[in-house]
Amino acid sequence: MTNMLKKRLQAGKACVNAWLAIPSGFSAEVMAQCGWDSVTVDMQHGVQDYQSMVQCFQAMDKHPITPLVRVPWNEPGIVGKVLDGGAWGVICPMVNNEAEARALASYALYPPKGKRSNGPIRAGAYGAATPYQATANDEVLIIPMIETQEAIDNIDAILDVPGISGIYIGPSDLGLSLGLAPRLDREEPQILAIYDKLVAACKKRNLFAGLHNGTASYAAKMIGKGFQFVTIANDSGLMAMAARAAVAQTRKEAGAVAAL
Ligand code: 3PY
Ligand code: MG
Repeated sequence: MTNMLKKRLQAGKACVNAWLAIPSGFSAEVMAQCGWDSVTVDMQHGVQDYQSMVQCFQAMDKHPITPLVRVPWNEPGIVGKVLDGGAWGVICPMVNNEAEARALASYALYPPKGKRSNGPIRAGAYGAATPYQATANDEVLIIPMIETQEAIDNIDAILDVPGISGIYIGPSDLGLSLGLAPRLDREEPQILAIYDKLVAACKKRNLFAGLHNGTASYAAKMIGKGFQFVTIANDSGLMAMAARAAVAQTRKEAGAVAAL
């Protein structure tokens, strides 16, 4: 099995990632047809549990999309279990120092590199020519979230941990950590300078930097700044945005003929 997202990232390409908060195989199937490089099931803040994660993955299986999970926290049980369920990468919140990055890598890698327990119940597809366990350590993406001042201060030590594939910035928690409002698509010079520093630290090591964005145009701008992995909003946010725009347009255009 080859992790297509990892291949594209290693080739220096920019990848566009979807974010699934809705616990539904059908909405995952719809999203999977939209041209994303990868799709992340959000088990931290999304309305997702393990069962809905599996349903989302099953719905996406026939599409050329890499399945990822954001786990709720840096804990061995859930990291191993989402990989067993078929995730090809783990995005982990609030990784703030070298020890936490080492712990994350150890949960996601089989011995001798780590201490992941054997049992890829869904990930180890029946009849595959190469056993899943033989290639998993080379294919799985391990992505700590950088979203606090502490993590920024420790970025070099975090990135130097063997097994770390890249980083994913959470702009709203980063804002909270710096005494600012929690939001995406930030324009504060202080934050943009942090982004530049993090992108440069990744590039120096041939690792990728990822960012959660609220809009397509901000995501495109951030690709221009060197981010290689950009998420745009999430499924429920995109649905609400399109629905609101449709209602507003209808009211506006019909306004001349009827009081809606
Ligand atoms: C944040 O903005 O804090 C996030 O975690 C986005 O995914
Ligand atoms: Mg966050």
